[in-house]
Amino acid sequence: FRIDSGEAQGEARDAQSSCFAADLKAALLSHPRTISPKYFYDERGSRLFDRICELPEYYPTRTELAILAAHAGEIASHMGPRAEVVEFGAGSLRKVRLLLEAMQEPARYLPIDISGEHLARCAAELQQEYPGLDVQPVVADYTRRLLLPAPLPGAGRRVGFFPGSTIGNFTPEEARHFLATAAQVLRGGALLLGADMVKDPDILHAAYNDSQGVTAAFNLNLLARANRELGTGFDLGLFWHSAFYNAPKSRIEMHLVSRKNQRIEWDGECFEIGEGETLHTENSYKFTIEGLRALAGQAGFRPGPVWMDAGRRFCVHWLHA
Ligand code: AVI
Repeated sequence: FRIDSGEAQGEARDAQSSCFAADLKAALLSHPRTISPKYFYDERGSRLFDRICELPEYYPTRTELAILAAHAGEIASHMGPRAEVVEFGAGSLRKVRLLLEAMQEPARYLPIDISGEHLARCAAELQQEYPGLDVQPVVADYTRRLLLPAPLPGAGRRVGFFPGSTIGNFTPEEARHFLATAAQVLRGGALLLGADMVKDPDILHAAYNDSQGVTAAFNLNLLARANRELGTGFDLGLFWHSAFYNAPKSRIEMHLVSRKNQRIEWDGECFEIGEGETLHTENSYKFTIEGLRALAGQAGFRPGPVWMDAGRRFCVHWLHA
C-alpha cells in the first residue's frame, strides 16, 4: 500500500478514476442524485480546499489550530514517549506539526491520503524539517480499508489523528464503520478526533457561502474534474453552488443545482437533468459533545478529555482505543 514510484501513483489514479466514473454514472441515474465528497480532492480540489481553510468565514481550521496550540502539551502527555501518529486524510500538515513539536521523541508519522501527489509533496517537506522522524506517506482510501504497517520495535502508543471534522463528511453509517475500524487498528492507543460543533446557522451558512466564491469553485470542481478525467462535457455555467444548514439533520448540505433542463451525453449514454434538480455533493455534519462521545463509545472507544475554544465552535476529543 505504500506508493513510492510514479508508475504506482499512476495506477492508483487510474483506479480512482474508474471508481469516479462508476459512482458519477450511478449518481446521474438515481433520484435524489448523490455522490461522495471524496471526489472533490484531485490536485486542483485539494488546492481549493487549502484556500477555503484560509478564508475569513471558514472558522474550523483556525479554531482547531488554536485549540491544538493551546493544549499541545497536555495532548502530548496523553500520547506518551515515542508515540506513532497515524493521520487519516493528511490535508494540512500544519496541524500535526503542532503535535510533533510538543511530543516526546515522536517515533513515526504515517499520513494516509487519497491524493497521492499532494501527499508526497507535503510529506517530503515535513521529512526535511524532521530528519529524525520516520515519515511514511500512505496513498490509500482510508474509508475503504485500513491497512497499517506493524508498529516499529520499541515504539510507544499508536495514536490516530483525524482533525478538521472530516468525520462530518461521512454518512452516520460510514462514521460508525470508520470509528469501529479505527478502534481496532489503534487498540491500546487512542484517537485524537476534531469535530465541528452545532451552532448558530448564520455562522455555518457564511462558512460554506464565502464572499470570494472559493467554496463555490470547490463544489463546481467536481464537475470540472469529471470533464478533465472522464470527458463528461458538463457546462459549469449551467450549475449553481448551493449550501444550506439542514437543522433537523445537523448538517450543512452542498448541492450543484441545474439552472435549466439539460442533457449530458457521455460514454454512449444520455442523462437528463431538470431545471432545479440537484447533484448532492457533500454533507458536513455538526456535532454536540455528548453526541460524538456516544458515537465513539458505540464504536469501541472509551471517551476521554475534550478540548474546545471559548466560543464552543469546534472540539477535539481524546478517545482511548
Ligand atoms: C473537509 N471537510 C471537513 C470540509 C467541511 O467543512 O465539511 C470540506 C468543505 N466543504 C466545503 N467547505 C469545506
